[in-house]
Amino acid sequence: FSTATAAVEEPISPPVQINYTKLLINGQFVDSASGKTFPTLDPRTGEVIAHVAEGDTEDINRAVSAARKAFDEGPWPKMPAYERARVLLRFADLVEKHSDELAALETWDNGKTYEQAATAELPTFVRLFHYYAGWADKIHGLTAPADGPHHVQILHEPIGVAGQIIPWNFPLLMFAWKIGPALATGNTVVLKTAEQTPLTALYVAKLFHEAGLPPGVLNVISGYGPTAGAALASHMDVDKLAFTGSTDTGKIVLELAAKSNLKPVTLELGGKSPFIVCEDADIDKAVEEAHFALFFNQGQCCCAGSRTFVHERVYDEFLEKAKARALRRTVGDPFRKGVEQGPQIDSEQFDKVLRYIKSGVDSNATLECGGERIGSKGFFIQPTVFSNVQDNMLIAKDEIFGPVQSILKFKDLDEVIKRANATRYGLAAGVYTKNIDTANTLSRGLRAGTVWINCFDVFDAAIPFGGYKMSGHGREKGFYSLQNYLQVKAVVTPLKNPAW
Ligand code: TXE
Repeated sequence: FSTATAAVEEPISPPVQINYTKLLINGQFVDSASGKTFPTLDPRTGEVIAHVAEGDTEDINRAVSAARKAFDEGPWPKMPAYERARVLLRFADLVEKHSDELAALETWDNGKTYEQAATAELPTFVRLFHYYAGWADKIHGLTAPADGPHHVQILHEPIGVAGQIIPWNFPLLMFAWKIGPALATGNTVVLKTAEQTPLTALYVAKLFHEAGLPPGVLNVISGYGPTAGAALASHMDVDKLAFTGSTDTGKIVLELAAKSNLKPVTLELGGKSPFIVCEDADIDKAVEEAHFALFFNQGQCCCAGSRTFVHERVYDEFLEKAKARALRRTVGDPFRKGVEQGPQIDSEQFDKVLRYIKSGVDSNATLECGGERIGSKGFFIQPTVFSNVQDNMLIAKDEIFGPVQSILKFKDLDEVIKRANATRYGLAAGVYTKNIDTANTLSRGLRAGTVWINCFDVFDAAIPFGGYKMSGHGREKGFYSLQNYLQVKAVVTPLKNPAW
């Protein structure tokens, strides 16, 4: 293996065909109202994979009408919850059956390794639908003890038509996080995929209909953010919006929601998560985990451990090993076995990452390794490590979203808690220590939605995920996500015999 040549090898032909490129509205694949299409590109080469129907306002309107009709007229919200659960389970089985093709399509459209897609993301996707199918018939109401002679029932009802906007870094998993809880609770959905990765959502939406999903319950629109995305966020007949993406776009959709019909919004946004290596940590394990925390998925993770804080007593040893690990990272065609890192998603993200690397060099952080593109085709970047990173440098403040590890030195726990929290974000944090008191002090002190202790990126369907501060509003996954899709209705009836 050589990083200099890996990316210029002839790309492996993906073992999958592209069958679905139209919009999915009311159970049918249709062209966009304008007839326009847009290209989706192979990040390995920058070449066109397929032309996909480009949804815009009129298509969003059609999709919202279909979702509204499916909600108001049923059967979906009104059918026995167990029947809904069975559709989700049949769907999960179909996805499992088609896992190989779906993993290949995900790799082709996104650039993530086939191994990761096949062994981590597809099984996690299936598990998420099993998990939410399990919830479908367990949405209980409550009763409340009123002061007066009244019987009070509290019903949990589906909220209605959900608009969902997802990003490109985990196209299938973001689909699952959004669609699972929304459909389990009886809502109908219009989902807008990211323009970089429209293909797998169309494929699985087709499988959903094979599994018996009634038309109009799930509508999938491919298209751009400022057109299709904005139309969905500002639609007067959408009852709830869920968004995952950048903090800047999160602000835009929140404003669009407020200015239209005040639909409630959940936001899962950017991060600058600390990964704290204490002096008593098992250094070899911490090096490996910190490497994974940052480089996983080409560094394109909202919760990436992008500020590696290392205690001064173990700093030199950690740095030497972290650099050696980054130099060993295999970059190349993501379809090739053993490759750990594929290309970045597109030229925009590729340029952004290279700009941040330049900014790191310009601000006198020490470039330990990497820093260059690989090859002349596609969007491959060398695994890059900076040491001597200071808190005020841009590479320590902004979300880079690429394979760039920044290593910072700290002296004591109070100091590292303050510095780790001195960010506008609060999505996640990692802690490496063998001392339970240190682990407890850090996990209580860190202002982040998830704290992983002696592990990182553990994503179980039951574990809630979301951010403090400008990393977002609300939680996805687990029991918490159901509440995003439920209305609470109090029903009050006089009691004839208050003693009862
Ligand atoms: O994000 P956008 P981009 C971060 C990461 C990355 C940066 C920019 O730092 O480098 O964001 O990526 C839709 N109205 N994350 O430009 O724009 C868009 O079509 C409605 C973190 O790709 O936020 C896509 O479907 N929708 C993140 C989705 O928003 C709009 C994952 C995300 O795109 C819109 C991705 C508009 N005006 C990037 N403009 C995470 N939290 O995981 C765009 N969109």
